[in-house]
Amino acid sequence: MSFQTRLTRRCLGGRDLAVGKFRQQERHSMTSKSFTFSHAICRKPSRSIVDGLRAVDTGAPDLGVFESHHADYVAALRETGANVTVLDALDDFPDAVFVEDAALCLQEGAVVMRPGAPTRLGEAAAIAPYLDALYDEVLHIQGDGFIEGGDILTTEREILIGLSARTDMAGVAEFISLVDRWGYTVRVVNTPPDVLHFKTDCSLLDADTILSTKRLDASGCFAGYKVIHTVEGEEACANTIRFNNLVVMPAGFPRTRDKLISAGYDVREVGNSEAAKLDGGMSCLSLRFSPGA
Ligand code: CIR
Repeated sequence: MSFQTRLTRRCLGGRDLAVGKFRQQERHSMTSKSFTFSHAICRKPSRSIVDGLRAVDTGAPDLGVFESHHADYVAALRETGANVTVLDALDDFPDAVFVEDAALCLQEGAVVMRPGAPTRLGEAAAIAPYLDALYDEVLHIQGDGFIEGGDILTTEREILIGLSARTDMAGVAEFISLVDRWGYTVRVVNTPPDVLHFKTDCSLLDADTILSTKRLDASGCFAGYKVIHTVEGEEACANTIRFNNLVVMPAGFPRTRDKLISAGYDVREVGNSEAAKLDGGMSCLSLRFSPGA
């Protein structure tokens, strides 16, 4: 594998967004590490879930229903053969069930994030010991910047990070400086206005294919990938996950589901009504990884 390190400016959607140190890797590898996982970590929803953050208040989530959906989600991940750890609920952090935002797990090591939502900052310290137990190398975002896992899409060829209300350039710059040692290409893009996280609007389906809303794809950030669009009116199902053989997606989006089935994916629907009240989807509910693989 040939590497070339250079300082560059990435041009996205016609605009220059960021300067960083990028390492160019060979493209189109035959691996599947971005969607094949031996492990996942989830966290049970807590009683305090009713106080979870939300852009628009459509009513408090029902804990019992949330727990039932969460159990279905964990069962789907386990069905693929993965080792799934379910951590205890954290009453002090109403959004802690959305465990993805507190860390990014790669094969080589994990990065503990610095969430941009003040009520979520403590979730990072809470997840770190579990990662320490699994990885030799656990790095931490420690500067003044912010970055949340929901803004990071890891594909087979690169790591895409969407700047958002939760993720700023200082957080991204520190993240780039940390993962540089593992040889990742990082590309900085924009999250559409009024969209919580970059991955609210997209998911990885396989090494070359992304599920995306039309509004996000219109930015041009997926040039070079095959893109399947969510069906008009079903944008809320863009946040799915490819986890081993399954595409796990929120229930209630039949036209996009059928599109994915027609494209050959093994789709599993999981109820998401309560997480959706807090702007959560499928990716938020787990950290997915294969430590040291
Ligand atoms: C929040 O606003 O932080 C939570 N209510 C939802 C987080 C969803 N996480 C994600 O999309 N990765």
